[in-house]
Amino acid sequence: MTPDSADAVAPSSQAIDRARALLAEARRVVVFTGAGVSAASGVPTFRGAGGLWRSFRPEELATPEAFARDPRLVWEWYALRRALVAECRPNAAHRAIARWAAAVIARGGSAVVATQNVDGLHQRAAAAAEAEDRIPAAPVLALHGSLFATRCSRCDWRAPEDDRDGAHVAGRPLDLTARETLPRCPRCGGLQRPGVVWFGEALDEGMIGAAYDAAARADACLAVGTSALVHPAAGIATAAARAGAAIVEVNADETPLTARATVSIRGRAAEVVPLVLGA
Ligand code: BV8
Ligand code: ZN
Repeated sequence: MTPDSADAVAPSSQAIDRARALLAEARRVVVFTGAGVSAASGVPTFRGAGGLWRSFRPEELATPEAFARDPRLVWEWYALRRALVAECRPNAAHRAIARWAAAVIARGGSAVVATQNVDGLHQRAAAAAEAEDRIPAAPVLALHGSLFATRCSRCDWRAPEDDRDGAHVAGRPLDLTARETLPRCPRCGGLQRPGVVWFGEALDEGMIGAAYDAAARADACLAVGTSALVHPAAGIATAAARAGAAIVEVNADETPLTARATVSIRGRAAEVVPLVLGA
């Protein structure tokens, strides 16, 4: 299927029907998502209004330089986000994506969910769908890591399991009173840090490689709630388009991807994605 001009429309029934038809026959799919897919769950987007960033820009806080300069402030910001996201639950878009991707695999196709989000909501939706439907979930590639993971800023130590709230780090209470009270690596004594990929840091090669491989083989790519600005992740949908895949975009606004989309639907992910996936 070669992408032709995008039908950038409000969620008209034709656009939704067209998107649904393109996705219903897909056999090799890559779902690519950003913060917009989690908006309905209460997780603030990066660039949207009411974002969580206070007066900071993500590129200023989510960097190794910011952590080196003021690890306390960076931990305060991540603890705040952990506490907020710990209260959030997957929404109808996460659930529809999990079920649909698993169904593509169940009928002999292939599917991956490549997300830029660090909120873990796709993973939770996949686990719930697998438990309910008893069919294997599609792999979720968390390209930018996990908000709740903790690792060492110096060696390759990683906390054995994710934290579940904003008050603990690597299972111990987080004490932000001073730099000296920040959590330290049990192996090398280096500062512990959130297990996310910051700006200027390389993504996990295996993971970004798997996402691009899936895109290069895809016959359909569903891009949901991403501003398609942050690379190398943003190139996944373009790689799928180059491979001739049908691109279905669901976004509240236009993005750099809209012009390359076969169908681009304006709307909120939690409402539009279930319609498009026939959930
Ligand atoms: C790297 C984890 C090199 C941390 C994140 C110039 C050109 C190209 C690239 C660069 C450049 N200058 C610098 C770079 C590289 C940089 C980059 O791309 N910068 C951008 C800003 C230009 N990339 C990097 O640094 C990457 N690493 O390049 O390393 C390297 C290589 C080898 C060796 C060493 C180094 C690493 C990038 C990862 C950064 N980490 N997150 C954390 O979360 O704290 S990025 C973070 O921001 C997210 O993960 C996500 O990727 C990005 C936000 O994007 P979105 O998810 O799309 O969210 P956003 O708010 O922007 O948009 C929301 C969308 O949803 C909007 O379109 C909106 O309309 C829509 N929406 C809103 N509500 C809804 C909705 N849609 C539907 N329904 C709704 N309800
Ligand atoms: Zn260490």
